[in-house]
Amino acid sequence: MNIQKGNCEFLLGIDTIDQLTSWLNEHHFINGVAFIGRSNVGKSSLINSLFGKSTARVSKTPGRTRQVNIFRFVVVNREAKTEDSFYLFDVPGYGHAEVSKEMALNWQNLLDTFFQLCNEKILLLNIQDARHPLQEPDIVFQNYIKSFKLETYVIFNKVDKLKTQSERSRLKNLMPEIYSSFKWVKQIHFVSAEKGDGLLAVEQSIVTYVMRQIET
Ligand SMILES: Nc1nc2c(ncn2[C@@H]2O[C@H](COP(=O)(O)OP(=O)(O)OP(=O)(O)O)[C@@H](O)[C@H]2O)c(=O)[nH]1
Ligand SMILES: [Mg+2]
Repeated sequence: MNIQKGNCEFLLGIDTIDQLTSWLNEHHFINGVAFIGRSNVGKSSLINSLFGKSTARVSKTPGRTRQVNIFRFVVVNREAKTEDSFYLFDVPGYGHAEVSKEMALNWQNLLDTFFQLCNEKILLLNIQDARHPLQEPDIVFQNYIKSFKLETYVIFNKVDKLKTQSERSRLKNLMPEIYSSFKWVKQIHFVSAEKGDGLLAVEQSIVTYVMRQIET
């Protein structure tokens, strides 16, 4: 089973609490995956690499994804000849220092609404920068999502930027600490959205998760 590349359809971008509340209330069985992480860690790049080129917008200016962007993607099972569709959410980055208080508050409210109203069928992918793991905002975010009881995986992106063996092993050595401090984290992946490393494993994890939800 695979994600059908290039068949990921943009549905809408939401930037108000009211709109997000009504969308989530209108859609009762939201089965899908949400990407969230600090600004500039490569969420949009990762989405594009997994779901097909130019699904999400990539930018050099941090904080460009200001809305909850909602997409629909398709998982194909070639043997059973079935196709199922699921939701993909590109959620605005957290821990952004350069925005006004008002904007930061709006983001926080959007996140609160999103996590309170999306049901437990959403897989949460917390994207972090492999060069700067477990930054303060990442830790704050991990503790924040604890109460929402979502299946959570941590994805370290930009591993291509780790040039030495010691940098790579320092990152890998954090795994036990992550699993013990954040018990809701069930998987940890090391990827490069740019070079493709580790993406197959992430794709299979997403597929396994969403397919399991329709079976239960
Ligand atoms: N070297 C390297 N650069 C990457 C990788 N993934 C993303 N980038 C770069 O990182 C920058 C930010 O990427 P985005 O995908 O826009 O990041 P984002 O997390 O969506 O950012 P916001 O929408 O602002 O929160 C871009 O310049 C990308 O080209 C990667 O795996 N390796
Ligand atoms: Mg983005």
